[in-house]
Order: sequence, then structure tokens, then C-alpha cells
Amino acid sequence: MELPPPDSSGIRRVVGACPHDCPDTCSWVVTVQDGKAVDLRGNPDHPITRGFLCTKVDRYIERVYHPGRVLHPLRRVGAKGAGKFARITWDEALDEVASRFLAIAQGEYGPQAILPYSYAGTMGFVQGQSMDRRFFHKLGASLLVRTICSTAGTKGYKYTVGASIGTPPEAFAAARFILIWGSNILTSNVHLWPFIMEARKQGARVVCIDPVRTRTAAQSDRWLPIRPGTDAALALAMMHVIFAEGLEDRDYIEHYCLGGDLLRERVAEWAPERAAPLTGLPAEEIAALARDYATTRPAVIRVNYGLQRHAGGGMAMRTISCLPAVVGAWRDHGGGIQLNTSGAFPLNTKALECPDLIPPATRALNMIELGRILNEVEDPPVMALCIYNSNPAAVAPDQEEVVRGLKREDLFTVVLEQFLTDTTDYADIVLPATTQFEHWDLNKPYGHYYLQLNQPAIAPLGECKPNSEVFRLLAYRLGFTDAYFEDSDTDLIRQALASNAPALQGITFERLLQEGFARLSIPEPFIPFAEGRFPTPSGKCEFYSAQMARDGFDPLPAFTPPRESAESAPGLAARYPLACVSPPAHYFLNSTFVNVDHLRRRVGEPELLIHPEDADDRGIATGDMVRIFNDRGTFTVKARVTEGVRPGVVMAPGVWWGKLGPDGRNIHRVTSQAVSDMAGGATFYDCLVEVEAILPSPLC
Ligand SMILES: Nc1nc2c(c(=O)[nH]1)N[C@H]1C(S)=C(S)[C@@H](COP(=O)(O)OP(=O)(O)OC[C@H]3O[C@@H](n4cnc5c(=O)[nH]c(N)nc54)[C@H](O)[C@@H]3O)O[C@H]1N2
Ligand SMILES: Nc1nc2c(c(=O)[nH]1)N[C@H]1C(S)=C(S)[C@@H](COP(=O)(O)OP(=O)(O)OC[C@H]3O[C@@H](n4cnc5c(=O)[nH]c(N)nc54)[C@H](O)[C@@H]3O)O[C@H]1N2
Ligand code: SF4
Ligand SMILES: [Mo]
Repeated sequence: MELPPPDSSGIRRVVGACPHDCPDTCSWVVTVQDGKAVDLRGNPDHPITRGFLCTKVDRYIERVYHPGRVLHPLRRVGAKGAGKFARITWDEALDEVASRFLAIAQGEYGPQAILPYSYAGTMGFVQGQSMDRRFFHKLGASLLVRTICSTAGTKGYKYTVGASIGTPPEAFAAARFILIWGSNILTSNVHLWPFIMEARKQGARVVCIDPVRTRTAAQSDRWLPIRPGTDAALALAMMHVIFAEGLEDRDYIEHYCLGGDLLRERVAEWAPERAAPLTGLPAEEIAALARDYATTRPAVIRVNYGLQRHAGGGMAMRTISCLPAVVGAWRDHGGGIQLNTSGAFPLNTKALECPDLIPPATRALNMIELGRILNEVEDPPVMALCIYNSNPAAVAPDQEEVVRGLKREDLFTVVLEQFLTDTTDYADIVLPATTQFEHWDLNKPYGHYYLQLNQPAIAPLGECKPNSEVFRLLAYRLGFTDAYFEDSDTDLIRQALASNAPALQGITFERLLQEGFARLSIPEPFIPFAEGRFPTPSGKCEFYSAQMARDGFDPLPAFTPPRESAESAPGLAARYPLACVSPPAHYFLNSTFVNVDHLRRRVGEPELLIHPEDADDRGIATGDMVRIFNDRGTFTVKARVTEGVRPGVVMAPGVWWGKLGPDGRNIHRVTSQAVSDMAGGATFYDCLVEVEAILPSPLC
């Protein structure tokens, strides 16, 4: 592997990129002495990172050199789930994986009985979506639809705005009204916060809409504790007030939007009094919010994915994303909305993934239905699972079903991992994976407009290999001799950048090697839709979407109640009256970092936040161990009674490793595999539960 040379003192400083699934995609600087990483800090030259990393990745060195790192291949020796392994060589491991894959592919079930399962353990293109895809496409494996995070909201936003493009973070500094909608910025998007602070210094007001008084809500001027899954009703009522009081930007609507009159008619049905009981927010508050939003300029919304993990999540995002066009906020530097910025990066994913290799009629399986896939899918059943960049035994919904599937004796499971997670406990073979310090990658963000190169800083620890290399070696063993399996990691990065798209002009591998990161070639300041030109079919912001009608949706903004709510399922709500959300914990990143002792100590233990009214009804006090349950399952945590959640809502911060919690389980014992309205998205915040105190067993 090529490593950058040391300076005369033997110290090297290597610019890389944080690989984690986070909108900020920080640029970092690793200091290496005698081949060991000794310091890590945020790149001070990067305009978004601005010299600091978050509290989790500040401990990345501890994670890299953690005694729990998997350093050589392992073969299972105990029962599935016991996590007992013996060391084997790479040759033995690769031979076994290759021969099992080959036997399945050539046997009665065929190659579609093999399923890759990966998500965003690393967001890098090389280690996340290149050689792996080539390998599985060539093999003819089943395709995985990667829905666990964001597909419903992304689709809803796309119907309205056209692509995942929005207000740049830097522009938030110019805003005077900032609406934080289902986003815990201080925890999950912390590099946006300094820009919000700058705006505040200039007098901006900050309002936060969240069922939970998060760190971000607590720092905002106003917290609106909405009932989960009802955001579309709030947005419709806001638009009602805006149109009823003539606060809309008629000129913007006329020139740059489609369906203004139809939208006006639709929202006429949505007086705040109708939305109030649904959202749990007083009608006057809704009206006041609408007026503030419509009359303060520039006004910007930071919306995030929490609110789309519900039955109507796609439609909710579609509806909210109409707001900036209704009031003409897109005109202003500092106005608009940000959900995701990744649609602005025209990287050549086709070259990386070689989708042309996919055999015709290959089936696609939805990752959030892993439990169902492993236990119920036939024709062919899944007989081999190859998991990398993901920890499904901890993060996937309906854990009881997931674990039942992973325990199948006839299932061959190989996991590429850095650690022995809840998932590796069920693996037949574990392959040791490098970390971001040890491999090349190219990292695009989803919360800003800079592209980052990750250079390796240290040699791989132990016998670890990058994912890309594992798939190259497996391809070789399966006799795939095509030239595209020979591409090196740096070849792959060059291929990703090979594009005539204007936004990538001037961004080359050589330049990234020199500079570490590069801003897309887009105007400065970037005010994407000041003069319309939306990347929708009509070129306008689509309040009315013919495409939605063709896809079987209401073509106008609408409200779909949560699947598990008094509105949709009164019987269920009577038995399980509490709506349970499980958003990111401050010191973990999904299930990553749970095993880093320093960070786990900061969190303490798995807990459940519950409102005093709900706690009193159940005789629960802070510190009590409680059982959270519904028809899908049950798990144990410690209660914290707080007014920081609204009555009727409980919050269990995610995502603990079950095996590091009190009963070997986590929140996903109660979540469901049901899909959202759009793009098969996850609905694990659409989840009714009951909670009871666990009484100490009587002494006898
Ligand atoms: N520290 C930390 N940072 C992270 C992560 C992490 O695990 N830890 N995860 C990363 C990943 S993968 C992602 S996708 C992003 C996610 O980042 P966020 O989008 O900020 O996280 P979400 O889980 O989407 O939840 C955001 C907020 O939405 C609220 N919420 C839940 N349901 C609703 C609802 O129906 N309506 C409204 N208005 N609010 C609701 C939750 O209470 C939560 O405070 O963060 C990334 N950053
Ligand atoms: N209840 C609840 N559930 C959730 C969420 C929530 O907020 N609440 N968040 C959801 C969301 S938004 C998401 S995105 C998903 C995320 O779910 P996952 O994508 O599974 O993410 P992580 O839990 O971070 O696990 C990633 C794993 O990849 C491994 N890894 C990292 N880098 C590499 C590498 O280079 N090679 C290999 N082989 N492995 C690597 C890490 O060690 C880690 O174990 O979880 C979802 N599940
Ligand atoms: S997790 Fe996010 S905030 Fe933390 S270092 Fe990585 S990109 Fe930056
Ligand atoms: Mo995510």
C-alpha cells in the first residue's frame, strides 16, 4: 500500500475523511509517528469541519487500537449466537467462503440464494459500493434495497424539489428564522451548529419541532413537542394560515411552482384547529409558527430523517418541502431547506458498481425485512448472507425475527467486520476489516458540498484487509478474470471522478491528494432554486406531481397518520398506548462506538425517557428497571422520568449492542418490519409499546 512519506522528524500528517454515516463528513488530519497514529483532529482548513471533530470520532484512535479489533480471520466453533471462534488463515477463510458460494450458486437454489447485506458503516465509495457490487453482480446474487435510513423521505423530497439538493450549511449563518424540524443537530449534525450560532448573533430565531426536548431543542428559542408521525398535518396547517392570510409569495409560486391553486384548495381543508389534536400542538401555536416563518427573511428549514421513519414518512417530507417555495424562501441566500445535499455530486457510480453485470430479472430484497427474508422468503430461500459495513442484529427492526433467521443452521453467514458485534456472534466466518486509517477512500457528504479524499495513514493492523481487497480475492477464487476485478483502490477513486458533469470540473485525484478535499464547482454563494430551475419533470417546484399520481399516490400534499396510532389502530393503541421513538444517542453512531469504553461510560446504560404523567400512571420512578413490550417482543432498560418527552411518547436512545445491555436485547425487539409509504423505507419510529416496572423478586 502506498503511504505518504514522513517529514525529516519521522512524523507524517495525513489528511483523511471521517467515514461515518453523518451529514458532516469531516476532513481530518492524522499525525503518525513510527507507524502509529498518535493524534487526530478536525482539519482547520476545511470550511465545514473548521478544526473540530465530534465527541465520538475524537475517540477514533481508541477505536482503531481497541483490544477488541478483529485482527485475523475466524471460524465459528460454538453454537450460532455464542460468538465462539477459532483463528484460521486467510487462505482457509477465503477458500471456505468461495466454495460455499460456488456450491450454492451452482446447486439447486442458484446464485440468488446468496444475499449481500451492507449499509453505511463506512460511507466511502471504495469500501462501500464498488468492488463488492461488481462481485455480487457478476455472481448473480440477489440485490439488496438499502432502505434502512432515508429512502422514504428522499423520495418524498424528490417528488417536490427534484433531487437531494438544498441550502448549504454556510448559508444558515445568513438566516433570520431557522426551523429545525425533526433533527437533533447538536448530536447528529454538529458542524451545522456554529453557522446557526452566527445567525443567532445577528438576531435569528430558532424553533425546534421534535417530540423530544433534545439537546438541540433545549438550545432553541422554542420547542414544539409534536406527536410523532404527524408532521405533514402541521405543514398543511402552516400552509393554510399562510394562504389564508395572504403571506404566500405569489410571484414565486406563479413563475417557479406547479399546482399553486390546487395546493391552496388542498390546504383550505387544514385549519390549525384540525391539525391541533393530531399534532398535539395548540392551534394558536401553529398559526404563530406559520406567521413567523412566512414573514421573517431569510427563513431556512433543517429537516432530517427522523420524521420519515413512519408510515406516512415519504408524504410528510414531500409536504414539508413545499413550504420554502410557498413563501419564496428559496430566493434568499440563507433561505430554503436542507434535507440532504448528496444529489449535487455526480460521481460515476456506474463505473464503480458495473450495474450492467446484473443478470436480467434478478430479484431485489428490502433490507429492513431481513427477518422476513431469512425466515419466509422462498424460491429460492436465502442460503448465504454476506454482511459488511453493517450490524443488522443490532440495527434492523423486529430483532426477534432477525435473530431467528440468523440462527438457521442451514444458513451460511460471512461477516466482514472490525469488531465482534451482535451480528458476528451468528457468523460462520468473520473476516477482519481495516478502518479508515488503514485504507483509501473517497467520501461524499450529505450535509455540505465538499468532496473528501481519505488517504491511509497507517498500515493495516494484524491481518486486516479492506473490503475492496476481500471482494477482489473472492472474485479471483471464483474464477472471475475480468479486468475490472484488477482495479486498485486508487483506480476506483479515479473512476468515480471520471465524469463530464460541470460540478466535478477541475476535481481530480491529483488535486485531492494535494488538498485533501474540494468544493464542488457550483456557484458561490449557492442559492440553488432562487430562479426556479428545479430538477423535477416540469422544472418547477411540484406542489402537484403527475409522477406521484402515476405511482399511485395522492398528487397533492397530504397527511397519513402513523400506522400504529389511535387514529389508525385504536385497538392496538388501547393495549399499547405509548409511542416509542429511538433516535441516535449523543455518544454513539448507530451501533458504532458502543464498544468504545470511554464513550459507553458517558452514556451509562440503555435507558428510556418517560414523561412524569405516564410514569406516575405506571408507578415508575427514575432508576427503575422497566420492561418495554408489544406483540413483537420485549426488552429491559432503566427508566428516566423527565418532562423532556411529551406525554404519550417514550424515547429509548439508539442503538445499543444487545449483548452490552441488561438482557442481551435492544430497542429492535419492539420495532416493526412494516415499510413506509414510499420507497420501502423503515418505520421503526412508528411503534406503539407499553412499559411496566420490573418489580424486584421477593426475598425468600
Ligand atoms: N451522534 C450521532 N450522530 C448521528 C447518528 C448517530 O447515531 N449518533 N446517526 C447518523 C445517521 S445514520 C443519520 S441518518 C442521522 C440522523 O440524524 P437525525 O435525523 O437528527 O436523527 P433522527 O433519528 O432522524 O432523529 C432526529 C430527531 O427526530 C425526532 N423525531 C422522531 N420522530 C419524529 C417525528 O415524527 N416528527 C418529528 N418532528 N421529529 C421526530 C427524534 O426525536 C430526534 O430528535 O444522524 C447521523 N448522525
Ligand atoms: N432504533 C433505531 N435503529 C436504527 C437507527 C436509529 O436511530 N434507531 N438508525 C438507523 C439508521 S439511520 C441507520 S443508517 C442504520 C445504520 O446501521 P448500520 O449501517 O448497520 O450502522 P452501524 O450500526 O454504525 O454499524 C456499522 C458496522 O460497520 C462496521 N464497519 C465500519 N467500517 C467498516 C469497514 O470499512 N469495513 C467493514 N467490513 N465494516 C465496517 C462497524 O464496525 C459497524 O459494526 O441503523 C438504523 N437503525
Ligand atoms: S461523525 Fe460526523 S461530526 Fe463526527 S467526525 Fe464524523 S463526520 Fe464529523
Ligand atoms: Mo442513517
